[in-house]
Amino acid sequence: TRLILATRNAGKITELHAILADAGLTHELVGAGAYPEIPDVKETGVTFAENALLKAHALAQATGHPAIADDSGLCVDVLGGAPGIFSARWSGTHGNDRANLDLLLAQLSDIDAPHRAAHFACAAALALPDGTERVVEGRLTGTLRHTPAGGYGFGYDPILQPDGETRTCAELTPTEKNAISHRGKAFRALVPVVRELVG
Ligand code: ITT
Ligand code: NA
Repeated sequence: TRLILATRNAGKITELHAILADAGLTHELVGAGAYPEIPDVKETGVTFAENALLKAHALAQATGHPAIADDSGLCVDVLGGAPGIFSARWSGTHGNDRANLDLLLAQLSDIDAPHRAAHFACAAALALPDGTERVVEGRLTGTLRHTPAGGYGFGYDPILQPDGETRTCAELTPTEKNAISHRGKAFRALVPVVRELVG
């Protein structure tokens, strides 16, 4: 069965292919980029789960295939959970990872180590063309570095150091990151749901 990955974020697509293959999913995975005629859905939800469901439903409806979507972001304790659902557009330009990261570091420049707790959050949604939906969530907690380190991954990976790690997410290999990440946890939890509802 064809399964649509309702995302245009290249970093997510790479991770999802690895996570879902490792979990034994044998479906044909097709990114939203294969359907350029389908417009991007407005992320009008106020939670990761709402936005993930919006994206999954839009692609399932438009393609007639089951769709899975990810909505994710970085939640900083001292900022009351921001950037949160605004992580991809924190600097004003959607998807400018470097500008988003630089702005966040500037905003936190006076905050010392004990107060730099943060977590990545991911909501993983499955929607079927008939409107059936499921959503599950995963988290990765850690602390924020003052300077970026590492070349793997995407987004805020160079500044989040997971609890119990000495490296940032961008210094973990993709396999190491997927084993502990918010996205890894959420999509591994979604796989049995896909098996149940899609086959
Ligand atoms: P789609 O809506 O097409 O999926 P997007 O990039 O707009 O792509 P989101 O709205 O979910 O997706 O925003 C996710 C942002 O959160 C992303 O741009 C990163 O800045 C950040 N983020 C999410 N997961 C991350 C991870 O594993 N590592 C680093 N940053 C991450
Ligand atoms: Na979002």
